[in-house]
This record gives sequence, structure tokens and C-alpha cells, in this order.
Amino acid sequence: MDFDLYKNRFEKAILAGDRLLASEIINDLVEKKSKINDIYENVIKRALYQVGLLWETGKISVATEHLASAIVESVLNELYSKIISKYRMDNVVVAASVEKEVHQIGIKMVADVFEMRGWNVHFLGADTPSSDLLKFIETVNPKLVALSMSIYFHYPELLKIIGMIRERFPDLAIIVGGQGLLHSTSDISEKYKNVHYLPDLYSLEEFISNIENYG
Ligand code: B12
Repeated sequence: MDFDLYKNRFEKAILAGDRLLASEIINDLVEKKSKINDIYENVIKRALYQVGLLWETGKISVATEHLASAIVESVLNELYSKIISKYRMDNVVVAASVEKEVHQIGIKMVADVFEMRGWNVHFLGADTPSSDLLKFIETVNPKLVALSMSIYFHYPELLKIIGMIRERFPDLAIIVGGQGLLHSTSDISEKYKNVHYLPDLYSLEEFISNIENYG
């Protein structure tokens, strides 16, 4: 599959505000039986990273960046009915972006990977207040918590919520990811046990398979 071609067409469509075309491009890939992880990683994520570069270099406005990410969110929501697994297991996961963090597309993709595998997913989205997140975890008693952080300056919020979870649930598995962590993952896994950094959806799949097979 020529994902480059699809990525270029998708990028143009979201920058032009053409929601229908963006949706058709992704649906075309789904109909051709492309794996959702490949579509997310090679088409949608890469197109958004390119949007970020265009914004950073002043080639597009903040308004256009907002437009592009809003279309992506609508495309992801539209895909949901196609990817949801009819097979259900008891495993529960809570997925959220840390307090102050407004980026939520990456963690939505993470939530979808769990959804496709039949987990019960609680996707809380962006900027989840730490104290509310902890209360939520107490209520649903998950097997795993997934946290996302795109902006490095939100690292204190990530450490805060991990500390709060650890105090209340010493053994609960936590996975973390997002661009804000690209250069600062070693302290977390050294400081806290059972906290794992995963860079993308492929490493996530592997991690989930291990948990499902070996607990
Ligand atoms: C869309 C977007 C926005 C939207 C977000 C909309 C939304 N609903 O999410 C809006 C316009 C709100 C926004 C705001 C800002 N943004 Co912005 N944004 C982007 C953009 C273009 C795309 C983000 C995205 O969705 N990427 C695609 C997803 C799929 O990729 P991802 O998040 O990396 O996720 C993948 C992996 O990291 C991983 N992953 C992510 N989380 C997790 C969690 C777990 C548990 C696991 C296992 C894996 C995992 O899985 C995903 C699939 O591989 C990026 C450009 C870029 N390079 O991403 C900039 C970018 C992230 N933004 C940036 C900035 C600076 C900002 C602002 C500070 C700008 C400003 N001055 O206002 C604000 C943030 C304010 C705040 N309080 O947080 C910078 C961040 C630089 C940095 N790392 O510090 C970027 C990189 C742009 C740039 N080139 O400079 N942004």
C-alpha cells in the first residue's frame, strides 16, 4: 500500500478544510483492508506532524491548524463504529491526557487500539484534572492507566499524577507516551515501578499482547 500517496492527499484535504474528502480517503483505506494502526501511524499521524511543521514555520495559521485537527477528530469518531470489537473482555483501561495538556488525538488513537482488542475503554480526553482522574480510577478499577503528554512543560503534571496513582495503587500498571516524553523517559521508569514509556501504536500492540498473554 502506498501510504505516502494517501498521506499527501489526506494532508491536502485537512488543510483545505475538505472534511468529506478526508473521510473518503480514510474509508478507502479501510475498505482496502489496511490495518487501522497503519492508517493511524502512516497517514493520519504523519499528516498531522507535517501540519505542525507548517505551523511552526509560519506557513499556515493557527486557524488552519485548528481546522485540520478538528477534521481529524471527526474522522476518528466516524471510524469508531467500524473498528469497535464485538468481542469483549473484562480488562478495563483508563486513557487520558494529563492536566493542562490540550492535545488528545494521540491518546484517542491509543484508546482505539484497546477498543479494537475488546478492552473496556474509558477515554477521558484532554486536560484531565489529576484529582478527578484519581477518583475516576478508584471508581472503575482499571487493569491499566494510559497517560499522554505532548508538551514537555507538562512533565510536572505527569509526575504528579503518577505519584498520586502510585500512593493509592502501588502496583497498577501505567503506560505513558506522547511527544513531550521523547527525551525524558528514563527518570520515570527509574523512579516508579511498572511505569512504561511506549513511543507508538506498534509498541503498544506488543505491550498489550504481553499483558493479555501473561497478565
Ligand atoms: C493538532 C495540534 C494542536 C491542537 C490540538 C487539538 C487536539 N484536539 O488534540 C491545538 C491547536 C489545540 C494545539 C495547541 C497547542 N500546541 Co499543538 N500541535 C498539534 C499538532 C499539529 C498535531 C498533534 C497531533 O495530534 N499529532 C498526531 C498524534 C497522533 O501524534 P502524537 O500525539 O505524537 O501521538 C502518537 C505518539 O506520540 C503516541 N502517544 C501519544 N500519547 C500516548 C500515550 C500513550 C499511553 C502511548 C502508549 C502512546 C502515546 O501514540 C500516537 C500514535 O503514534 C502538533 C504537531 C505534531 N508534531 O504532532 C502540534 C504540537 C504538538 N503543538 C505544539 C505546541 C507548542 C502547541 C501549543 C503550546 C501552541 C500555542 N502556543 O498555543 C498549544 C498547547 C497548549 C497546551 N496547553 O497544551 C508543539 C509541541 C512542541 C513540544 N513538544 O513541546 C507541536 C509539536 C507543534 C510544533 N511543531 O511545534 N496543538
